[in-house]
Amino acid sequence: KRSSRTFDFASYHTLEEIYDWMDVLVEDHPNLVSKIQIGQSYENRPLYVLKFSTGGPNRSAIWVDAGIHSREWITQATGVWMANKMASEYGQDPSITAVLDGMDIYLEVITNPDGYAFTHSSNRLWRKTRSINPGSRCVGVDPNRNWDAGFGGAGSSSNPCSETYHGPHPHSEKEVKAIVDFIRAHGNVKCVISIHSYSQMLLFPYGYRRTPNELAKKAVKDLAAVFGTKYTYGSIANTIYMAGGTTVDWAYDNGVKYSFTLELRDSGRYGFLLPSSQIVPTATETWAALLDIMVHVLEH
Ligand code: ING
Ligand code: ZN
Repeated sequence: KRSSRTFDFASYHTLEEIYDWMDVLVEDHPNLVSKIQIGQSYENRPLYVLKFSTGGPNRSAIWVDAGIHSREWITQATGVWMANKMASEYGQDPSITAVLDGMDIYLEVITNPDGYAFTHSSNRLWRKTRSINPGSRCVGVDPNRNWDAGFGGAGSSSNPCSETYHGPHPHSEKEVKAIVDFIRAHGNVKCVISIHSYSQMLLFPYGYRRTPNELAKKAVKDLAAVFGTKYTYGSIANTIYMAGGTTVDWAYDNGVKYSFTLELRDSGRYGFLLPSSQIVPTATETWAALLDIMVHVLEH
């Protein structure tokens, strides 16, 4: 029998290694974890979501995605670590146990698999999808500018060669459309957490008022308590920059009250090339913030 114990959480892994590990996780925790395929990528790779559920039909749910930008390797690695954490701590840690006794958690660890494969094979710093743009030699769309919320607005580009190209139309990217269809069909998603790197920030959409600020404040405080890592927090426009067509704005516009982006380590020394020695510490501190958000959603 394969075992998740042989998987090295302190290393970066290929798509194949992570997809194989997902099956091991499901095999080791069949009553809690299942694997759902929500679609296929542009290059026909499966889009897998790990579902954590203790039962009940169509429970209210928390959606977490990592790696929508393929070069942000700490995010997929953190997703893997957190999946293992949830599976192994259910029934042990009171907070995650309470969350999973009341809600389902969906985690898409590799949201942009074509891009992720390309960061291993050809260009470590590839950000976008790998869709071909007719009439251009440049490949790919920025999947965090492709959502139908302020599509084409400030902070996105109509040039297919740009790193922030919004694409020909909203949800043109199969990787984005799959999530849109999934969240719409589910109908009971209360929280969306979209994980990026780097900058050490906790961001929420412009329209938010007091509650997210207080929740964000607590989350970054509890994150800092683990290893002293400092995060800033606030609305996207005030804290980082304006950007149309993002995941969190779409989620907010579509009734998801708690919609956050996390920008993980670091603040620029290594950037996207964060050493693998920082995977477990990054995931451990991120987990503190994520748990705060999930417990808050459970209680509200
Ligand atoms: N940063 C995000 C980006 O897509 C962001 C920042 C997140 C902007 C959410 C707007 C909304 O530009 C990275 N590192 O990708
Ligand atoms: Zn990103």
